[in-house]
Amino acid sequence: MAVLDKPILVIGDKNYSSWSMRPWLALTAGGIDFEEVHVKLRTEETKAAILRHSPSGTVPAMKLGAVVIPESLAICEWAAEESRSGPLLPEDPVARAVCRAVSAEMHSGFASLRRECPMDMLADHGGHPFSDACRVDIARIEAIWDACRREYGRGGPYLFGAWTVADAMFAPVVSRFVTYGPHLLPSAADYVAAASHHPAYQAWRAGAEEQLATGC
Ligand SMILES: N[C@@H](CCC(=O)N[C@@H](CS)C(=O)NCC(=O)O)C(=O)O
Repeated sequence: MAVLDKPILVIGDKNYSSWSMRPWLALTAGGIDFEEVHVKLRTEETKAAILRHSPSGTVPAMKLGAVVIPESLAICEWAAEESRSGPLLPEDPVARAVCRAVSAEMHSGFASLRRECPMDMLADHGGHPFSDACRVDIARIEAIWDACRREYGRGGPYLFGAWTVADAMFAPVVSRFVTYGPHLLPSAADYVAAASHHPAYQAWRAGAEEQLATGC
């Protein structure tokens, strides 16, 4: 189906909404022209405001004319297909499958890290105590990043060399690691430094600062 309307991405607060961050980065890195609608999270009006846009009751949701795509990973995949600035998935089929696998693992996993260290991009929660379950999640993430970098990362500083959907999916973890400061393996620390300086990441962070300054 041809999409004629400019996509509208409905997102939550940039400081907190880890799910919203992922497709926003993918659309931005893909050079796709989109409109942004911000729904303030954690208010009495939040659920009703989200439901006006998204039948799932969650953000992010991307509106393509009358069609609503209310899932972060699906929007990232769409961004990869529509990208104007090069592929957001590896070209090699095996690397592409691994990229999708680690993206899906991020989408469905790491519950302890998510619960104990919610994204709070502009804050500094250094010295935070990590539970054993959270440490297991962090170790698994370090192992994924290390394996991707070693096997596929030769062409650039990101998980598959060039920046891909997997980097979008792990970006909120990068933010958490900056905020909560767990001790990381050198390869993971290098990746955090590179990923947190990607222009799309920096643009999202600037948006979080602006929302904080303006209160909306
Ligand atoms: N599986 C969804 C999860 C989205 C999600 O849980 N979003 C949160 C905000 S980050 C939400 O909308 N919560 C509902 C609320 O705050 O009322 C996705 O991948 O997009």
